[in-house]
Amino acid sequence: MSRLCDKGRGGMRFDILTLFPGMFEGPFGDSIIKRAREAGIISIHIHNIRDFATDKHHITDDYPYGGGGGMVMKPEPIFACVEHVLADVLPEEEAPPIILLTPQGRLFTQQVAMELAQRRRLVLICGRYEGVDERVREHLVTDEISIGDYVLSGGEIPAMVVVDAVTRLLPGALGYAMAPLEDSHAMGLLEGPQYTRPAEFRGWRVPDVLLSGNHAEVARWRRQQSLRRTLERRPDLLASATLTQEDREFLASLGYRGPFSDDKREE
Ligand code: 9D3
Repeated sequence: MSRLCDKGRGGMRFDILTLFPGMFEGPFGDSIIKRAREAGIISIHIHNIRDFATDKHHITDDYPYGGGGGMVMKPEPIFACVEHVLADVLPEEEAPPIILLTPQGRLFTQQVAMELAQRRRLVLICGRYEGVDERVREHLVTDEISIGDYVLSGGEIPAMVVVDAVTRLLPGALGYAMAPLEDSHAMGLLEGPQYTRPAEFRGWRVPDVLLSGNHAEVARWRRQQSLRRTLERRPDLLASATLTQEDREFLASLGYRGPFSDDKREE
């Protein structure tokens, strides 16, 4: 028997508050997230903020005080929806973070994903329109997250990004395929090139070292490709990566002179 509920199973619970619940049907019904839900590793609960508006037309937005364009999300339905979601949090349980997805939030990185993966529950509020009434920020929300410096239409896709990145960090979510620690962003370097069969395609050969069967040589080559690619595309990552003396010598041969993560700061 499979249970889709996390009650009593120790899985992580996501509560997502949105004005567009339909947006979540596709992405969470597939692949890793679907398997994680079926395995009881996570549960996802979607709440329509509109259901918590008490007026006749279930209005969730209004004009901004002081004038100006656009609309602002009203506070009452958001507070009511969060209070509904938190109704079953026991007094001895830790209070779940109430996270607002907003362009003004702190940048979502692998480190933030790892931090959130430590929690039992996450409450994610998806902003829409020009934003939410400031009292939601001041008196309800405990954390604000942005997924990057580009303009989206709302917090729904960012919430999906957070659920995906956090879920794949949870024990068992990836099956046996790969430990999350092997992910290049967790390691602080980009991955090098990868190949599969055939060994020759349209005259383009797979590098000989990969066919050699010499595991030490393969590991060394991969590490160097990873360093080379990181230097070419994301040199900013090298400054905080954990590098061996051999890594540094290889980077030096490519012209990299630092900075390194263990550089002593100027006094
Ligand atoms: C036209 C209004 N914008 C002025 C630049 C402000 C604005 C408000 C709301 C821009 C986008 C949005 C909707 N986006 C989000 O709610 C959002 C978001 C994003 O747009 N980019 C990256 N991360 C996030 S998290 C939520």
